[in-house]
Amino acid sequence: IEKGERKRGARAAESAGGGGGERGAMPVARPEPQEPRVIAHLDLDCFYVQVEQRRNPALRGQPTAVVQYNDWKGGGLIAVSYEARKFGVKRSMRGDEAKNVCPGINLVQVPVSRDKADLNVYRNAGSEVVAILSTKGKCERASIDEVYLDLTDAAKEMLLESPPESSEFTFEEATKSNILDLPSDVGDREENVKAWLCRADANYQDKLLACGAVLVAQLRVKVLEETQFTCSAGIAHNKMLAKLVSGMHKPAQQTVVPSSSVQDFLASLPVKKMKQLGGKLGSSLQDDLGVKTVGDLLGFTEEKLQEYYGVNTGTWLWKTARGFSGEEVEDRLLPKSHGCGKTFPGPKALKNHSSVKSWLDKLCEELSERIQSDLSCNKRVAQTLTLHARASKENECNSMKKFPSKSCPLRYGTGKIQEDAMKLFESGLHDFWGSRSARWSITSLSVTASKIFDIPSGTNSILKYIKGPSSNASTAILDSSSTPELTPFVVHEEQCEPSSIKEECDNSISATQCRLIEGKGAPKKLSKVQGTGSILKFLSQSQPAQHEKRNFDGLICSHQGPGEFFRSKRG
Ligand code: DCP
Ligand code: CA
Ligand code: CA
Repeated sequence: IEKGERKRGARAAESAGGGGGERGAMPVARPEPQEPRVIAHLDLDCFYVQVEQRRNPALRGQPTAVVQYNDWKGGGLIAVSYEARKFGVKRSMRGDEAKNVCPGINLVQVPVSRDKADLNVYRNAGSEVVAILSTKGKCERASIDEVYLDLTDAAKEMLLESPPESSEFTFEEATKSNILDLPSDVGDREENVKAWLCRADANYQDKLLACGAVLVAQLRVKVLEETQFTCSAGIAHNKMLAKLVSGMHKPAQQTVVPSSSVQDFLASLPVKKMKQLGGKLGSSLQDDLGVKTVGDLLGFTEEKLQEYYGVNTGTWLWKTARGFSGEEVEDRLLPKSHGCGKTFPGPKALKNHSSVKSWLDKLCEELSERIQSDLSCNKRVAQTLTLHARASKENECNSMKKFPSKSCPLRYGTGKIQEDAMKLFESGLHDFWGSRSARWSITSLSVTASKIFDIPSGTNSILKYIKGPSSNASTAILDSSSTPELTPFVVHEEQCEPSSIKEECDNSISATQCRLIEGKGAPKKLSKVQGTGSILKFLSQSQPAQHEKRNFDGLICSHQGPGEFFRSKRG
């Protein structure tokens, strides 16, 4: 048996981890801090829709969706308001389908520049929120509309100075929290929540968590007052749990995970709902070990899991099953990388060098603008240029071969980036097709600038940082899975995950963003709702409030990691 299991284990690990540097490496456990932490994950509700509703207040409270491109069946929906969701409108629909199920829907076009979606307005709106949230604790911008906060210090301070149990008045929005331990459908719910928040006999962890819930409620009201955006949040002792529950009750609600509820919560959570288990590792758990829920993992010893998936991932799985996660909130308000991409579905696929060149030129132009802006605003330099593409192999539909991602040292200057990107493409095409002169077709292209570092302060010439090596792509092409030879100025090596194709630009910064992040100028407030104790109150004044309890399907579709963010979007 032992021998047989080893074999099976090896196969499981291989099929789960294989794929050569494809998205997401196998997860690894981080050492856990001794002291309890308070971590929040915040995610804006139907984000692009809210941005459009702020630009055009007539859309508030109306069924609304943001669509990308309009030339085929009314364009693809990329964000859907909660009013429209009640009619069954979904992100996977085209505009025409949405109109069928919800004739009154307002469809707003995503802004376009250089023949592709221009997401700057959304990025800047996300930065407004980051600027507010980062005032309370270590803040990590996780995607265009998501943030992690480490509120441990703020919660400890509150516990010492003004714990919920000692104050006469408990912040109203906090009493609307969903606490996993408490039943959510009883009449005196808010009284129960209040009692939970103020429990004098709670243990230290739960007391900190209660303070965290109050702090997050305050922050959410502040975000609403200053930006007009609602968001949902999860509050727990680690990032993993906070993220898992932040979308459980949407919109405009928060969910708290006391330690005592972790086991029951994970017992029924399907493995595939965990970010790191969405792919091959999760499939292997299901198919090879018969593990359906995270709780099912409790049936395996740490050694057994290590035997199957290696020491690191085995330990990670063992800890995950118990709700342990040592992963820290990174101190990062700015994006880890800048990516620009576009998809060319179906008949739009690119079939010759000149069309690839023309699109790569546009993508590189935008990328260059964004890294220049990052340089001047934030004194940050990107070191690596990566090209990702997807190819469809005509007549070889079932071929698993992927267009290889290619990287080289990044040289500043639009012309240089364009030149290098084209060389990276040709190198990838050569590896993909060999010397065969068969016809090829490209269904998506993206360029990414990564390995971004801060120029040390006091540096008087930034030129030496941005010239980079004299070599260009033709002499320095690397597969993105290998570590590029970088400029000699590596200050800190960020773990760059060359995310798979991002179909539009994700993280970026702009001048507005710089001001916001540096606190040099607050965004123009369109209307301020002073002293709102409760978000629901605000919502009910301005629009009919919908409070939807989401099932786990909703949870997973609203919680993709940054790397997967734009995956399903159509160009
Ligand atoms: N987005 C996109 N294409 C996707 C997914 C998302 O363009 N396939 C954009 C539009 C979304 C924004 O990113 O508004 C944030 O994505 P979320 O997954 O967080 O979804 P929403 O914020 O729209 O809705 P929810 O309230 O469920 O979080
Ligand atoms: Ca969101
Ligand atoms: Ca999100």
